Amino acid sequence: MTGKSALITGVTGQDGAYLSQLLLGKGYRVHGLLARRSTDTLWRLRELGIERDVNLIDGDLNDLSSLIRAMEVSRADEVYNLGAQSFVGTSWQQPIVTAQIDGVGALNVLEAVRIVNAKAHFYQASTSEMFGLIQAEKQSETTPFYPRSPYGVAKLMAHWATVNYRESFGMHASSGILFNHESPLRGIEFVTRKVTDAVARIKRGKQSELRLGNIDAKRDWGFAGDYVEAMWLMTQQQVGGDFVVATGTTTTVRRMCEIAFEHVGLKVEDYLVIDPEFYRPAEVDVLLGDPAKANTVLGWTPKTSLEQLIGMMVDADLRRQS
Ligand code: NAP
Ligand code: F7E
Repeated sequence: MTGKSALITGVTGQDGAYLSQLLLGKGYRVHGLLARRSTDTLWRLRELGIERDVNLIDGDLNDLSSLIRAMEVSRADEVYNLGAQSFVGTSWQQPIVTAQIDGVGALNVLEAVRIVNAKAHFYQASTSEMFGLIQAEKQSETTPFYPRSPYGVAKLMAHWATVNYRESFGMHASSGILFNHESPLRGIEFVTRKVTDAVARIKRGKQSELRLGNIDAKRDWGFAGDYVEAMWLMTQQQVGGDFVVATGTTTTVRRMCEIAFEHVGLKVEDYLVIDPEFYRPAEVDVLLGDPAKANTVLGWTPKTSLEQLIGMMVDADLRRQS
């Protein structure tokens, strides 16, 4: 047991919940930044049975004073900046708020760490969206970036701010360039969960069709529970660094849908409707990560296949719809 203290922004999100569970299991005191909302955002922590084990500290990524206070209250040895407006589609409707939360917000966390405890180890939730219009067939830490959404642009700022604080101030700052990762705790707006929720509703007779946009897009999908392990491994290294975290396999949205429908003995073509409403102004056609550095330096490998992942998600949604 470590006896260490961790501060997680975005603690109410998918990754925040799994990372909290992982760190609690390792004996950390886990503090989570809680942005004030009018609705209940603690359902994921509740589903994992850890709602009472995480110390929630009020704060917002756009309020530097609240981040400084969170650093002081938590006395964090490790800081994981997972908070974000993370839905790519929304980033065209709200580009400025996305830039403020995902770009400037990350800079605010870096500043709070630098001011209160520059020795704390920092993790930034970077993303394969930064590769966008891909410049190499398999994307690694050395592949040039070409973001295709306001979300990707904002995240690129945060990525370079992380690199810059490492180089400017000698901070232990890591950027985890994570490819798509999903789970039963995934937000309903993302395509995997939209599909598994629809499959469960269709199976239960509560829905008759599934409307999607570009089903030819390809993604490198993994399980969030596996990916938070890589985040932790980064903060345990001698020095901070940049790491691609991916499975090394890419699959079309169409095939992912087939897997989900087949899991309950249905055929996707009987229910799927293509709806231009879900197309994006600029698409990331294909993502395929090269996790070789994470494999060799961190000793990290993904443990969950796409079939296992989608099966787990469909089963969870069937239980929710029963
Ligand atoms: P998520 O489920 O959308 O969670 C985002 C979290 O950020 C939520 O806890 C949300 O709080 C919080 N948040 C939003 N605005 C905030 C603000 N102004 N101040 C403080 N907190 C704020 O995202 P996720 O899937 O867990 O992803 C975690 C991180 O990894 C994100 O930064 C995402 O961009 C990045 N990422 C995700 C993937 C992926 O495939 N999942 C891949 C690469 C990178 P509320 O619950 O109150 O809204
Ligand atoms: O879309 C296509 C869509 O919204 C995946 C975030 O976690 O991963 C995520 O971003 C693909 C895209 O994820 C629908 O056009 C088709 O090509 O599940 P998504 P994303 O945009 O890849 C990255 C790594 C992040 O960092 C982000 O935070 O699926 N697609 N039809 C659709 N997508 C959605 N959401 N809904 C549809 O109806």
